[in-house]
This record gives sequence, structure tokens and C-alpha cells, in this order.
Amino acid sequence: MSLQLVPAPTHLETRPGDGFVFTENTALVAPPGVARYAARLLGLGLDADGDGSDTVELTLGAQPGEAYTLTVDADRIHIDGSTAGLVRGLATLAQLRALAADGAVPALRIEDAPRFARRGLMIDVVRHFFGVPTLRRVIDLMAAYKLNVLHLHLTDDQGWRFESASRPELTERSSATAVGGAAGGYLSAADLAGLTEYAAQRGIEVVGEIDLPGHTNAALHAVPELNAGGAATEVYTGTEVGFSQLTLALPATTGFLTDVIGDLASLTPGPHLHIGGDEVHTMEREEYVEFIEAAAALTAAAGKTPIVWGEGAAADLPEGTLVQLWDTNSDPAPIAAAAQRGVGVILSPAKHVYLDMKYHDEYPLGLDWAGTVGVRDSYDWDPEQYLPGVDPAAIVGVEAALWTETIVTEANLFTMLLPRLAAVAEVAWSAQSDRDWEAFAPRLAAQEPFWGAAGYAHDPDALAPVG
Ligand code: TNX
Repeated sequence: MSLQLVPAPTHLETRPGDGFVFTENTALVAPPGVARYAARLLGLGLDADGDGSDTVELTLGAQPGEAYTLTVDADRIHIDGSTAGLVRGLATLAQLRALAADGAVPALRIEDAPRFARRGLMIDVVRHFFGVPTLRRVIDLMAAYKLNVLHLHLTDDQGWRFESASRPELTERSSATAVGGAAGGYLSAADLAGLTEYAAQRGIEVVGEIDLPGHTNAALHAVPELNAGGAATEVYTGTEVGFSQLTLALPATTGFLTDVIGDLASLTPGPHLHIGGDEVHTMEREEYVEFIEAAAALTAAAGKTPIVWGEGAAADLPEGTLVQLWDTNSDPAPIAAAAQRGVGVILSPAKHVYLDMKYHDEYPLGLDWAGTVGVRDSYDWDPEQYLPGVDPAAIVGVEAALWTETIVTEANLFTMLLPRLAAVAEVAWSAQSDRDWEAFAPRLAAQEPFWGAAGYAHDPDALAPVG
């Protein structure tokens, strides 16, 4: 039997002997850090002692990061790794079990570890709002494909989507709006506490983004002092970009930035905070660079490592800052130069991983400024070749993005993610030498029953066999 795992593991060998059959007596033995999650994912009861047969046993081993080993024999399944590695091994086991349907999980041994440390997905919850129930389903899907960063785009021209304790007027005045007059919404402090915890159990860091200094009409609407004339701007529900900006020279601006960056830092326990930096069409380079440097310094002072969109590479950034490449229509040379200076690069090239691009020309959802993005476009590229001349070690990860100008419902959202997100997950996890489009296409198609069973909308046409 062929093993249709996505993403492909580093090393897999089948073993002689019978496979493992899950029964109602199958017990789970697991360390406290993952026990509850494992029991829920696999639908198993916890067995404190474990009598050694018919058990799924998880042990804390010395492997680094998210590496794990998984062995399946007739009477025992064993996963070994750090807590993060065990979570990844559980995702593999859940897939093996789903693929085996009612049969046995074949006897095998897997040794597995990720190619890239950061494997992300960005969701724009501003243009259209998606709340906790949808985001939990997104997190479950990410965990199934071993992604480990959920980047939430939380502020933009059309709305402010997180509760800021020191600036409550932001959500009071600017959260009810969205593109085209759709209903808005926001994530309360309690929502974010629950989501970040839910994500952490699945080995996923939630990175919040405050987009600065452009994409800020929602702030300019809620906080009049941020405007040069002192008058609030009008609500904006269109989809143009580049017209709004904060101004560092105004007296209210630094205090505002300190407050909202500090608030978001305390709502997101992970080490990173995204400060945007994209598409500012109203500023001269000098003013832009000065702003990004100030926002990055405030982020560092709030205890977080900044992440900026590609344009921010023009600034002098604190040690450890990550730059996120996105615009495949612009020259990547400044990002390559920043990488040579020691900045880490997250690759989100729109023509490959912008999952808000249409699958094909006639597709009813999505945009096409970066072209159409079929599943093969998402899959068939090598992140280490993307920026010629840049040391591969500077590429810290790959992140897919779903902007939501045209994405209104949860079904719209998952239809754009699937099947392409599974392809991006393999790009980010599996070794380049193990990746091949012709071999991947049938493995990807074998995932479809899982999406159907879990109720994830997806685009079946995009799974058409390779011609
Ligand atoms: C560009 S990507 C933007 C977003 C849009 C997106 C639509 C980026 C950093 N900025 O404001 O939503 O294109 O694809």
C-alpha cells in the first residue's frame, strides 16, 4: 500500500508484521504536556500505567524542536520527541489512521523533522471578520499539516479587530465596519487568550499584526488626534490601499504606538509581533524608514521580535527582525540585501502562496494582481532558490496568506485554503529532494476524504489528476 502522507516525512520504512488496529480498548500513555490534546485528537482514554499492549505511547525524548520518531507495530504505537515533536507525530498518526479507514495502520517507522522552522498562514480578519469558531477550525487544519505560525492581520483601513485595553475607543468606534458594508467584529482579550492557548496546545504561535504606518484608516477614524488636522477620518469600506498613514511627527502618535503595541504584546504570548509596513503610497522614503525604525524599537521594548512586510527591509532593523517578502511584482533586491545584513526572511511570494489569488481566470472568488495561483503554482517552487545569492540559512520560513477582500463566508475561506494550503505545508516541511509534483498530486487528492469528513469546504476541481 502506498502511504499518502502530506507533508511527506523525512524517512519512512515499512516493517514486517501486522499493523496496528485501533479498538475500544486502545489506551493512551502520554506525558502531561500533550496528554489531553492527544486523547482528544485520537478519541482515546488515558491510561496512567499502560500494560504495554494495545497502547499508543508518547514519550519525551531528546530530539530537538519538532523532530519526532513514530513506530507502529501490531500491539503498540510509539511516538518519541519533545512536546512540540510529539504534537507533529500525532498529526502523522491521525493521518495514517484516517488513510487506513477501518483497516490497520501498517507497521512502520518514521523519522521526521521540518525543513523550515517557521511554517505559517496569515489570515486577514479585517476586510471581512472571522471570529473564534472559524479561527479554531483554521488552527485544527494547520495542525493537521504541521504548520506552526498563525499570523492574524488585525488592523487595517476597514476595521480594528483586537481589544486594546489602553485604547478602548479603537474597537468602540472602528470594529463594526468591514468591506462593502459587511458586519465587522473584533477579538476580545478573552477571545485572544483562548485562541492563543488553543494554538499553543497544537504547537502553533499566534503572531498579531498591527499594520503601520499605512493601512491605518480605522485608527485615524477612532482617534482624531492621530490626524494632522485633529479631525477623525470617515469610515472606509472600500478595497483601495495606500491612502492612509500615521505621522510620527504628530504629538499623539508615539503614545498611541506605545499603547497598542504594548497591548497586543501582552495579548499574544509568542515571541513575535508584526508591525506591517506594506503599501504606504503617501510617504517619502525617509519618513517611512524613520517610522518603521521607531515602531520596531517600540516592539523590541515591548519584549517582542518585530516582523515587517518586505518594504520594511529599507529600514535599519533590530537584531533578529524578520522581513516577510510578498510582492512578486517588485524588485526583491532590498530584501536580499537585508538578508545579507543578517535579517531573517519569511517567504510569502504572492504568485505561489497568496491563497487569495484566483485558482484560474474564471474563478468566482479572489483577486488576480499576482496572477492566478493553481495548486501546482503553490507546490512547485524551491524556497531556497527564490532569492538568488542569499544564504539559504537566512530563509527562516514560508507563510501562506489569505487576504479577505472577496472572502465573505467560512466556506469561501476554506475553499481558498484547500487544497492549496496542504501544498504550501509540504513546501515548508519536506526536503526539496522528497518533493515532486507528479508524486504529490495523488497524495494530495487522497486527503480529500479527510476534508469532507471534517466539514472543510474545498475546491474539488483543483484536485484534478495531473495531465
Ligand atoms: C496586498 S500583501 C496587500 C494587502 C491586500 C493584498 C491582496 C500586503 C502586505 N498588502 O493589503 O489585501 O495585497 O492580495
